[in-house]
Amino acid sequence: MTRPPEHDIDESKLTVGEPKTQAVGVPAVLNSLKIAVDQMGLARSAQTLLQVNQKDGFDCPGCAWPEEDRRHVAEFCENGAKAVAEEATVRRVGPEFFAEHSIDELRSHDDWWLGQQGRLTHPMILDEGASHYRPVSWDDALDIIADELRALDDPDEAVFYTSGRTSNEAAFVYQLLVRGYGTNNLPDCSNMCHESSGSALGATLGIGKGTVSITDIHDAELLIVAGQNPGTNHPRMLSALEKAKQRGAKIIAVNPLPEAGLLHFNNPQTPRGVILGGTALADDFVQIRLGGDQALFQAIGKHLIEAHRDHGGVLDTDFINAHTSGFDAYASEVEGVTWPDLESATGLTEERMRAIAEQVRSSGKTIVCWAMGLTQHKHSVATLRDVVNVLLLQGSIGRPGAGVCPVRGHSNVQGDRTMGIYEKPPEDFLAALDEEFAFRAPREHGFDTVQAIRAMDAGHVRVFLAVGGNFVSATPDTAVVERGMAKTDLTVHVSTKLNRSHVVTGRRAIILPTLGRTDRDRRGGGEQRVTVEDSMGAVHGSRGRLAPPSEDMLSEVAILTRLCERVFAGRDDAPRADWTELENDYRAIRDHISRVVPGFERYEERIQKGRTFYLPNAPRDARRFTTATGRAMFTANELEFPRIPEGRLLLQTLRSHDQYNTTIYGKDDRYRGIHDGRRVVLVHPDDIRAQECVDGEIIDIVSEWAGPDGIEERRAEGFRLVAYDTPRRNAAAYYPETNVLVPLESFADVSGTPTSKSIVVRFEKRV
Ligand SMILES: Nc1nc2c(c(=O)[nH]1)N[C@H]1C(S)=C(S)[C@@H](COP(=O)(O)OP(=O)(O)OC[C@H]3O[C@@H](n4cnc5c(=O)[nH]c(N)nc54)[C@H](O)[C@@H]3O)O[C@H]1N2
Ligand SMILES: Nc1nc2c(c(=O)[nH]1)N[C@H]1C(S)=C(S)[C@@H](COP(=O)(O)OP(=O)(O)OC[C@H]3O[C@@H](n4cnc5c(=O)[nH]c(N)nc54)[C@H](O)[C@@H]3O)O[C@H]1N2
Ligand SMILES: [Mo]
Repeated sequence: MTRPPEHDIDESKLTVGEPKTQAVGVPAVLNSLKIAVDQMGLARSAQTLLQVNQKDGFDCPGCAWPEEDRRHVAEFCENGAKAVAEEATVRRVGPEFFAEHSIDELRSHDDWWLGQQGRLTHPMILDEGASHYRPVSWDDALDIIADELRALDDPDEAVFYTSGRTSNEAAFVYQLLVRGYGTNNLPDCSNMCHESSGSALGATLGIGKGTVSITDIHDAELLIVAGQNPGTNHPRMLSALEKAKQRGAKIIAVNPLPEAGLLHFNNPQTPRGVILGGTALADDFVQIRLGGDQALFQAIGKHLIEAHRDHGGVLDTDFINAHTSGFDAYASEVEGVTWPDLESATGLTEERMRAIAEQVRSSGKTIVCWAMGLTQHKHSVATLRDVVNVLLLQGSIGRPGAGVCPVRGHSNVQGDRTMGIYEKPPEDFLAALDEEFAFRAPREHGFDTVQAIRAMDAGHVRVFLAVGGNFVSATPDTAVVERGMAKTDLTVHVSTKLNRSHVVTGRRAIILPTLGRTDRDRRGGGEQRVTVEDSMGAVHGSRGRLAPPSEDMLSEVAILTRLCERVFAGRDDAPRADWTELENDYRAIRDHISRVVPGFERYEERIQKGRTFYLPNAPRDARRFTTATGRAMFTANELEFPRIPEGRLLLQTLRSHDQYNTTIYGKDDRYRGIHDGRRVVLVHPDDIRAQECVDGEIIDIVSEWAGPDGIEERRAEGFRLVAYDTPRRNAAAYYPETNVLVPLESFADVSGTPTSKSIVVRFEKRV
């Protein structure tokens, strides 16, 4: 075991090597074990890692990719192991730590240093004007929060953020607390993540989720993986792709960067991977320009429609006639787009796009998988509607081995939304909630993440409470967010680990430490389990076994039920429930959920003995589409793509191999050849020359946003230029260091997701 770091990342140590062309394999396993042993020691590492994703073990806090039905003895991956090690670390951040480090000092540290200090163990409060956090009792902390909330003139002056690790049980109690209190201000990490997917799929297919299961992935004939880096962010997905491949599937990777995991995979769980050097995954790597995906899918649709007109037999006309609406408008839209426009959007030739479309044509079962590369652009919702259009042409929805697969990020982000963490809740959900808890939930929509930041900056938010996450570092326009946070009266964080949101605070601040997935959760009624929903709508239990970091810790559920008790005390218009019973026995929460949320009937029984159940999915189960027309909807979307002003580049902000969002595990991005530092910007060598710079030079990145009063500039200082295989005028750098560059006003149409993958920038020499 090693001690936490004393200093921040020293960027002068950064080295650049050759990017890797293959992912995982034995080096990855060794790397994850090293990090695990550093944080947990050998015995605890073995004990903990063997329980990940096992029946009746705990759900990996890493990502939302589902478990295979037959689990490996160690169903974990390198980055899952790192996520577990971060949480199960034996390092501690207690009262002595806060006595030693002033808030000013803590604020000067980077996210890596903060996160590496260890698990939070005691409730802490920062009094107004104080230089240090001090310990506070649970009762006092919860009383202060409730008093502050009850004193507000208007419940809409409070904002309640959620990150996607929160269990179903905690999320359900949380949304009840917030709605019982009187607002729908429930922004969540999803607003910055897959909101564009939900918006596009909900309107066209009638469900804001994917339509495939893990067996569909295995059975597909063609898998298009677009805007996603599974080798780093969903490593267990590589095993599923490998299996599909062994059964004859073709894989097309669509990405501006040649990501290692997409090109080649060394499965450490099979002898073949270890000895024979693994599987070449992608049959075709399509190096597309940032934001060019809508054009690519329009090109595919255009080609398929033309081919059908000329030769027949390409489109599934039975499906189109029986189950869809809007085909004609879509067909005339894509017939009207020109190849030169499609070429300049994608950077691919007409011939190349037609060849890709031919691969789609010859597949009877196609799945499109995607993540942030498709969701974080201005025209992301239109892009994803065009993905749906292509699948509908061939009837590839609701057929085994075919469908849409938005690959979710946080391990329970999908479940949180199912439980009602949503600023725009549907009426039927609210009506069921009213009925169950004998109150009336507010109907007016609340703030999403961007709207919440605006309201904070305008001084309209008095209390900010977060269950998980790191709002300050994860959101766009860091300077504006920090300014907004400082205008609130009270900021409260229910967290496992220290992060920047604890040190950029309101007038007063409270930190409430909580249990994570790996921790044993013993409440009055005995040992508790929670439940989560994976990216494919499968729900299962999760139970931690490790002794919690300190005696005096509460679960998220216990914190939230105790807040309900206090916030609702003496109010006869508040939700009615036995809060103590809910705290002591989570089965009582699941019992409520089973009556409020469709698909959760006989909830308890269906998760017994480590069982998993699938939530109903009308398109997948029955080709039923609960849209405005009662059919799956083709949509006609005008072609959009980013126009990069003269002399400028478009920057995408992405994850390195050694981070989990704002949690920085380490300083390497092994697959991309970056070591011992993070402040790099990957750029095409010709663009480095065009900017009159040299490879390896340290520059500032300046973003330019055309605001109402002209060009607004934002600056991120001291980044090293790295010549890299990326399309011309497309650059890449890590989040969250570059969030300062993302303008708050730059978000996706319809979904409101910040455009973290398309920021207009230029480089400036350091003086
Ligand atoms: N280890 C680890 N696992 C994680 C996370 C983590 O931080 N670390 N985060 C979790 C979360 S919350 C999420 S949402 C997911 C994120 O998973 P990803 O979406 O894989 O994460 P990013 O690093 O943002 O990678 C975006 C990918 O899209 C590509 N891309 C960018 N722009 C475009 C574009 O315009 N078109 C196309 N076709 N491709 C583009 C980038 O080159 C990159 O390969 O991972 C989850 N899992
Ligand atoms: N520029 C740019 N910005 C982005 C993105 C991008 O690609 N580029 N991606 C966006 C995406 S996809 C997402 S999902 C968001 C992520 O935004 P968030 O979800 O807000 O951020 P995380 O870094 O995942 O949150 C980490 C913190 O969660 C807390 N935590 C961890 N586990 C638990 C737990 O079990 N319970 C509780 N209560 N707390 C816990 C710890 O204190 C930890 O410090 O960032 C978004 N921001
Ligand atoms: Mo995410």
